[in-house]
Formats: sequence, structure tokens, C-alpha cells
Amino acid sequence: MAAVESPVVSPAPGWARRLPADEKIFLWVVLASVVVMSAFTIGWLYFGHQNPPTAFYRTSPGAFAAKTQAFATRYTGKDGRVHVPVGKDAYLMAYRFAFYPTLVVKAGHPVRIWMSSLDALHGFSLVGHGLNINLEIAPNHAYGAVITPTKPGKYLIVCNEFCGLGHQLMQTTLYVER
Ligand SMILES: [Cu+2]
Repeated sequence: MAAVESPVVSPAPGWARRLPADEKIFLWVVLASVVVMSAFTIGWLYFGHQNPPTAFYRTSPGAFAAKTQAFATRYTGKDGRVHVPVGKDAYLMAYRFAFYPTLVVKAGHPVRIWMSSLDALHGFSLVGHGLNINLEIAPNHAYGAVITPTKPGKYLIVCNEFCGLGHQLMQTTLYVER
């Protein structure tokens, strides 16, 4: 039986080694881009101060709400805001379409803010005053972010995760006192 000849013409042997000049330039450009972008990613991670380290534990909306309520009841001042003592952890719950409670912390002292959601996925965004914090707040997980506000003032916290029709109204203020 005669061998069937393929109609496809094979390239001459060694074709893969003879890369055209423009293909070589392209490969170097790709390699350089990968190196530059990797360097930015790693540099941003270590020197960008993008997000504080977070701890987390599993919880439930009911358990976290109860914990937050107990914390708020204990430290609510006459102004209706919750004054977090230095060295104490703070609790902040997110739900459609608000944060609770309104926290007051001391400038220059690190504070761990535990946050969790009672319903959908929300966001915690605190940008400005030398801070740049953007975190997701999911139900059933409590995230603890340590922040150190340095200047007294009113820090705006907004939800930066679209969570429904009232999303654009979802915000709170972190009061930082001397
Ligand atoms: Cu939200």
C-alpha cells in the first residue's frame, strides 16, 4: 500500500530557530513589560501602604450584630457616638444601607476595627488623611483591620462595593479626636 502524501507542505527543518527580527523585538518587549509590571506589583505590596494587614474569623450575622450591639451599648457617649477606649478593639457592622455604630477614636493610637456584613457584600473605603484603605466586608466573616489615624478630624468611610439601590447613600464618619 502506497504511503499517503500530505498536501500540507512542511517548513524546512530548523524553521523555529530562525525567528524574524520583529518577532525577537516583540518577545523582548513582552519580557520587559512582565518584569516592570511584576516589580510594580511587588513594590506596591511592600511600599505602597495600600491596605493594613487584616485578621479574620468566621462568624454569623446574628452573632456579629450581637457583639457589635454589646460593644456599642457599653461605650456610647452622650453624643450618641461610640467612644473606643485606647487599646480596645472596635466593631463596625455594615448592612443595606448603613454602617453602625459611629465610632470615635483617639489620634495617634492604632485601633483594630472588626467589621462584618449582615446581608450582602459591602465595602469599607477610607481614603485621605494619609490613609488609603479599601476592604470588602462579606457576611459570615469578621475582618479586623488595624488603622492608626494621625490627625484629628472627620474621616469619611464609604461603601465601595455596589450593594443595591441605596448603595450611594451608604457612608459613615470616623471621628478622630486628640
Ligand atoms: Cu454597601
